[in-house]
Amino acid sequence: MDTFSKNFSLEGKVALVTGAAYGIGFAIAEAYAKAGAKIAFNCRSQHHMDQALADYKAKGIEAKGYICDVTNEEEVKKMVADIEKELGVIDILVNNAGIIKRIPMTEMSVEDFRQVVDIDLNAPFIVSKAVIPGMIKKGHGKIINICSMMSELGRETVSAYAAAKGGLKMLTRNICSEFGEHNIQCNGIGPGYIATPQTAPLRERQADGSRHPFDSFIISKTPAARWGTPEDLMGPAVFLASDASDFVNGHVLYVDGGILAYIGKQP
Ligand code: NAP
Ligand code: GCO
Repeated sequence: MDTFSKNFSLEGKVALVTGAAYGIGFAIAEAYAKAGAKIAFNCRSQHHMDQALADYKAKGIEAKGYICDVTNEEEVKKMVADIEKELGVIDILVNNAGIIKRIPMTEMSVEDFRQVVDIDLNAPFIVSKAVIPGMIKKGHGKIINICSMMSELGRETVSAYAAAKGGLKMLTRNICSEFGEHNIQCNGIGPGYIATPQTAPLRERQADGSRHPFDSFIISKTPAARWGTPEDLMGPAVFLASDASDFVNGHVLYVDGGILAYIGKQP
């Protein structure tokens, strides 16, 4: 392989993608496998694990699955130790696992708010903390945090999610600041509105067969005039995991069909 192609290859690298049983994480793991990486992923239930392993196999990908809740530090430490034993020290970590709760702020319980922040912000801290020492010893590492439009924008009903994803953008910059000298690059990907189970309720057809009002709203707010797909994130995710991005650090790459550039159509 020539040096240019090698820069974009993930041949022989070990990648952990959290919450990659389906959705965006699954597509990123598939892209990494196609680029030559060995894949580890986790999810919380045996049911999702069985389905995911069958889905990876159907794509010809030999992925190693671990049942692990990313908010539980002991479970995360064990998973990282197991991956190191079974696949090798992790070169690439994608903090993808995440949830959203769409509840008006004054009606949201503190427990719900805390759960969103725990999974979407505290867990990337926990998993990164477990992986970084191996990266330092290995002399390099890539951490990619899956941020959001809500790392930049707010909207009614997503206060906890926006607080967590805004925090994740700053955790990204801080990991870059603290570990850049160890040849660790930490960047974010900020997906726009992507068609996955997480956004399915926003795309449900109405009783009369028409589009959900939020679905039409997103299409009108997106210069590309469509929802994104998990596949739209494959190229950016491979770039940020490859040697081609070795001097890109602390950046959030928005993959949003242009939403953040656009003020919206005039009435
Ligand atoms: P999704 O379809 O709901 O998938 C989320 C994944 O996270 C699932 O595999 C889920 O697995 C896992 N997960 C959740 N909590 C977990 C925990 N505590 N421990 C381990 N795994 C956990 O969501 P998605 O749309 O693919 O989103 C993936 C990431 O992108 C999330 O961080 C999301 O916030 C972000 N994002 C999504 C969009 C979008 O438009 N879809 C846009 C911007 C950012 P189990 O439930 O099986 O454990
Ligand atoms: C919402 C959405 C979003 C997206 C995504 C946008 O309710 O507004 O679910 O927050 O999932 O994170 O980038």
